[in-house]
Amino acid sequence: VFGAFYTHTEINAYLDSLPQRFPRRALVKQFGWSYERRPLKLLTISNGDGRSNKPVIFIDAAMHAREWIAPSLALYIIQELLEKPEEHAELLKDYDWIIMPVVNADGYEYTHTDSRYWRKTRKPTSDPNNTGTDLNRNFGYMWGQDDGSSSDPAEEIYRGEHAFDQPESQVVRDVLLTYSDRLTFYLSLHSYGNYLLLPWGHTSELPDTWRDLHEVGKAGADAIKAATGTDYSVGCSTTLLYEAAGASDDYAFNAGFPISFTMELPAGGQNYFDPPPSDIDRLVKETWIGIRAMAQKVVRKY
Ligand code: 0X9
Ligand code: ZN
Repeated sequence: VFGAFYTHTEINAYLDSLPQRFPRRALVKQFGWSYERRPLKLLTISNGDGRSNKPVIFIDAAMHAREWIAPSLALYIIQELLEKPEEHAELLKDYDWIIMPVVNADGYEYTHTDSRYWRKTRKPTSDPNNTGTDLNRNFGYMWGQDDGSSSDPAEEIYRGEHAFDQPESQVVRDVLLTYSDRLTFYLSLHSYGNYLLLPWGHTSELPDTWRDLHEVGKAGADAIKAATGTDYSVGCSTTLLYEAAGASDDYAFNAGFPISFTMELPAGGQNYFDPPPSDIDRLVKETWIGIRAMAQKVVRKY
């Protein structure tokens, strides 16, 4: 199954098939539509004990269209949690998981049909020659406050006319707001670079709780290192990578998730964003080991 990359249509069909196979444990919800009217769906996963209002772990992927390994990993996490409830009992006992495999549905389809390395959305901009906004610069916390985003629609890091002027970032925002009293762990899956990035991304100033964040990230990096030898760096986005405001991790952290990370998966292939399909299985398994370790830290502490 994890020997190929799937289209948005295929991924939605897979999500829609799950409630029947896992009644009481899997629920598909649609929070809105992409600009080109693709349904934006997510899956909630529980252990089926009927307890509602558990705290929430929210994972999204493919905010950037070309980062194909990220939605593959989201699907793998879904499969693990649903198909191995005994093994992952601790992760589901007091927590519900929400997984949104494809945020940027239009861009993602476009990378399958037209342009493999497209990053942004597909909504037209004020500039007739340039389509698309970087969703990870479009969130409404410190939007447009720095050098890491652009007001020029020609740029890959174009932030949009206004914060949340993209239906896809609105959907992520609405998911966060819907569960606002239950937020614990937000994780946005990207590629590439082997990073576990903690807030803030808009400034090099660290939040007061950076030690707690770092502890969770370190648990993930250590688990991966021990399992396969792959190195991940853990630290502040701005320090390890670059400054960039308007990203979802900062928005989620500010909205109340005590633990918020962007994870950059390994590069693959000639152009970094395309690991050969034969590597998908190994990569998603390796990365899940890290995410499971992070989630274990979270459920034991929060
Ligand atoms: O630039 C991004 O949006 C992310 N890297 S990527 O190569 N996948 O595009 C990193 C975002 C890190 N978070 C913040 N800067 N807030
Ligand atoms: Zn990205």
